[in-house]
Amino acid sequence: HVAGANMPNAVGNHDPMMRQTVTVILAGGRGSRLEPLTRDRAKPAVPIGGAYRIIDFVLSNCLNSDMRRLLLLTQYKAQSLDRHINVAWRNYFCRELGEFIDVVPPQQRIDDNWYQGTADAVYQNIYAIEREAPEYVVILAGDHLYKMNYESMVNFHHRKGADVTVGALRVSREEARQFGVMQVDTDNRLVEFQEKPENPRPTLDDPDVCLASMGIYVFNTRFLFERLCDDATQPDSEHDFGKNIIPGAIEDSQVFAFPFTDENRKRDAYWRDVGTLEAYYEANMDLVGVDPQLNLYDRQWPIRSFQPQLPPPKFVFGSEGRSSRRGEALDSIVCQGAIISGGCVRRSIIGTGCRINSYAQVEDSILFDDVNVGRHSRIRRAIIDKGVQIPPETEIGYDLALDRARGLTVTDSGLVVIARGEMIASPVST
Ligand code: ADQ
Ligand code: ADP
Repeated sequence: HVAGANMPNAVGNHDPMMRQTVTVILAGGRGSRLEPLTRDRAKPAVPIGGAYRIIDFVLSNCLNSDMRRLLLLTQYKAQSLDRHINVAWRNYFCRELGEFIDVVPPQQRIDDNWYQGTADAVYQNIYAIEREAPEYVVILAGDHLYKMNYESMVNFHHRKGADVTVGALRVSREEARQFGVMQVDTDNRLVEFQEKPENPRPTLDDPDVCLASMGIYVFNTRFLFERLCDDATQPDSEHDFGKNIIPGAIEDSQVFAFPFTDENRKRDAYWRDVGTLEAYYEANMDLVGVDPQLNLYDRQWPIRSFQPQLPPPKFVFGSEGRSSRRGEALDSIVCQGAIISGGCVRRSIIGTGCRINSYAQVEDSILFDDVNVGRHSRIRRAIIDKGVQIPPETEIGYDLALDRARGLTVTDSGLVVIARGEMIASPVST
């Protein structure tokens, strides 16, 4: 039985701490509040910052933390994610050296049940973990944006002699309702854990602040296996880390909270679960800003992804030559293969292979790959998915009633989202 398995460390006890880990990344989130961007793809595969997918941040953290045995558990609409892992990430891992990134769809499960909760998803893959015989299992979520050196957390876990360590972050009491909320003693030992409480209990030192779980965990492997096997036999359990495993562990085991702080200590650590279209939009706009909280240009902490071999972005006068409008972009991110030809871009993200044609104006918007904006069109506060064609003289984001009538998604704050494959009728009769 796995729980009782003898577990020498496969890669040798003299290896550095991070080599003794197997990492499980939960990438099964449906991301229904990000519809229509998640209509055809899982949330971790949603593009962000022009050249990246959401999952790239967690995978970059893993690589930068020297974690090289990764299991990625998928569930819904995993094809886009799977392709992205293949083109962007596969090459960083050398099987010969015992390194891997394995994408595990639910068909690989050990019984016929569809994954129930997060704990069940890990339980279903217990043999794949056991085969590696790691000292520690690190469990992460594939849809969070942050930079974190997990080595600090694993070291903390080891130093404290913990059975399980939960990543923790200070949030406002208002926000805390959507998280697991913890109470700790002076040694950071958990004394209480409530999953998404109606009335979150604040920290002792600040009545407006709560200690929230980031939904990331370091487990001693043996302890994890025992708890998962036990949980699997409980008919009343929802088989979820936040609802069942962590609260249960507090009763009789060593559970600690690892406080996540910015390594440079210059400001509060940046961490986002981009759950809604608004939060997603703000996270992108933060990247466009002059001094983003999440810096993509930090050579000490590279964020990797797949960049297609395309020519560099190009900015040219419109088709009437020097007498026409200049093609320009300011306060913006412009990706490979894009051509800004006589159009004007402000505070926006322009994805790979986009075309912004003469007299067009794009402001405060996010364009995914291969979007074409026709001449004289104006776009404001919009998110436009891959390959959408905006005909000439079209306005998006100016008359929200019209945008709704076109069948586009318009959020409460007035963001307009154009999904992949959506057609915008041309206002110009030809
Ligand atoms: P939630 O984010 O609400 O709370 P959940 O919906 O269970 O937790 O998702 C956790 C992660 O697992 C997400 O990345 C999701 O995509 C993924 N996931 C969910 N079910 C999965 C499955 N069956 N297979 C694969 N992946 C799956 C959790 C904790 C809280 C904590 C927040 C922080 O329960 O305590 O505060 O995360 O975001
Ligand atoms: P999405 O709609 O989310 O972009 P795709 O499956 O089209 O979904 O793309 C997912 C990933 O696969 C991206 O990293 C993309 O660059 C890559 N990709 C897309 N098409 C191909 C292809 N024909 N061959 C190789 N990689 C591709």
